[in-house]
Amino acid sequence: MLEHGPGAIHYPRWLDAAAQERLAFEIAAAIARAPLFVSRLPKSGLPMSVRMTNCGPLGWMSDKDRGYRYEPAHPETGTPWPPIPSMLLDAWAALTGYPKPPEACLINVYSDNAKMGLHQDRDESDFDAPILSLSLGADCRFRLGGQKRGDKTVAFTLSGGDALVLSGPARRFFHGVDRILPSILTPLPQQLAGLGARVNLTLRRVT
Ligand SMILES: O=C(O)CCC(=O)C(=O)O
Ligand SMILES: [Mn+2]
Repeated sequence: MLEHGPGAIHYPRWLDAAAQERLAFEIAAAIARAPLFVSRLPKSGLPMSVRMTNCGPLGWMSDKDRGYRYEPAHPETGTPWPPIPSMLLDAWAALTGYPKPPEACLINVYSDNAKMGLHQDRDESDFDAPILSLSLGADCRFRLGGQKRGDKTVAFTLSGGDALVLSGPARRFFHGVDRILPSILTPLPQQLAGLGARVNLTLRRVT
């Protein structure tokens, strides 16, 4: 267990190889029901470099006209998101101890050259609940700052099987993914191979 800042708790290899494969199987099934799509930045309409989908009652998305938000259904199929796999609900209970279950699980798929700029997760009305993130596949260089955009940042590696909890002050910390590290030795589990290099699952309370 590593603490990268107040409330930012990193559990390296929280999932062993067998659990990563079970999770990959569940996520592949979710993607089969809710296909990956590309979100676009508000106003500019520029596409994000990750492809995404969701499971849970609410899913995060963004488009040019209506911006960042949660929706109960897939933007292209109009179908409700598939349920959050029970092993993720168990991980949420074990790692956050939060009394209510997560309402959203964002599935981000990174290709070798995808990244995510420094941002705060602030489209939720519940900031008391922690955020839980789990990673599969390639390592990435993850960057964590403070509650203001200009605050000093630290960078560390997130690997497949790692869990990261952002709670307390860290719930509002800026964060992002600088880059995906070479993935030849750390491929995604077979069930997700071919989709990209790294998959990140972000569980949140929304309402
Ligand atoms: O991929 C990650 O590790 C972070 C994803 C993230 O911060 C987000 O989707 O809001
Ligand atoms: Mn985020």
